[in-house]
Amino acid sequence: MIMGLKDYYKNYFPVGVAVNTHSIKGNEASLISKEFNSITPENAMKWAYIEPKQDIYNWKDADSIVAFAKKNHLRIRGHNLCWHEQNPSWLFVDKNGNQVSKDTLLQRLKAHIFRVVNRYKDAVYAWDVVNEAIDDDSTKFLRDSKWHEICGEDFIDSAFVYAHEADPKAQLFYNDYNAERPEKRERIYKLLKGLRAKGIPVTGVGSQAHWSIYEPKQDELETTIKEFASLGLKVQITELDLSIFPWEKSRRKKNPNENDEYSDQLKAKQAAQYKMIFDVFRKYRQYINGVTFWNVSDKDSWLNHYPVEGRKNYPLLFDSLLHRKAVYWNVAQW
Ligand code: 9MR
Repeated sequence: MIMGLKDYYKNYFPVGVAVNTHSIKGNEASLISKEFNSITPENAMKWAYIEPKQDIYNWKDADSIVAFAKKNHLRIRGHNLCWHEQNPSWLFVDKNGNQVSKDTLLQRLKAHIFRVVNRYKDAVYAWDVVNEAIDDDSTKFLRDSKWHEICGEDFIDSAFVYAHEADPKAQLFYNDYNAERPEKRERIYKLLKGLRAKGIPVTGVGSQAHWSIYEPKQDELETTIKEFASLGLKVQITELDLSIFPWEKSRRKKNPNENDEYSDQLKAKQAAQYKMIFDVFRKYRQYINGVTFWNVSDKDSWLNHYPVEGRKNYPLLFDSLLHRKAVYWNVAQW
């Protein structure tokens, strides 16, 4: 038998990957079933995809991903139920275009969560219930979103309560990025501590892990895992990739002389970073119950388009021809 990542990590945690409707066909599909035992739909379960117009549903893509997972005996992480992005334009307004009340918005949230969670109840074992609610600005707490503006902090509690009512067996995650940066970690910790104190049914915290060869440092990663675990929460790494560039948030044009060559020096840095993070994941396996990569190969990484359109990136373990890269072995062998 040819071993895949899921086999190397059999005694540690499931290893997953984000997929879309084309990655579940052809060569990528066989790579996925060989290497991984869990998937996350990259976009297909987001609100704007599921209900683009009010009461008009589009289940096709999500259903086909769920069918693929069932056929190949893969776990499914549902992604996601409440976010400030990829929402349909009708969501926050009434028929006259006026902003809806808090009651109406929470009713819409409840109906949406019940509908989606119920449909995939026998297939999805864990949901990213609330995604990215903490602000990027370290002097602020919650992000300034429509959810926050209309509902105050209550939308977070409500989303978890609705999801738990819809499927009491599902694991429910709060999911965010840059969770290892001390100032963001402390704010995520504060949010989660508050949820636990109120008895809100949250099972765990997802660290998205859109990292780079520059961050996080080992002590930042270890501190984060230990802090979240100290709240009695599971920790998942939900959207892992290791960019060869420093983290940037705003979209911009590629500079004419910007170099996106995957040099030996960058490969060595990336190899060391991949080795370090998986050493840490194995060390803390009692707390970590899943590690998911964001996209299958360097060919299709979202980082080839974001934040710099057309700047090639090499963040994953498989190259553009779907072959295992040398760095694969820094993860699979220890
Ligand atoms: O990878 C997703 C990309 O295809 C979408 O265009 C984008 C829309 O904002 O969302 C990407 O996935 C995001 C995920 O849902 C939440 N965390 C950040 C991910 C990368 O942006």
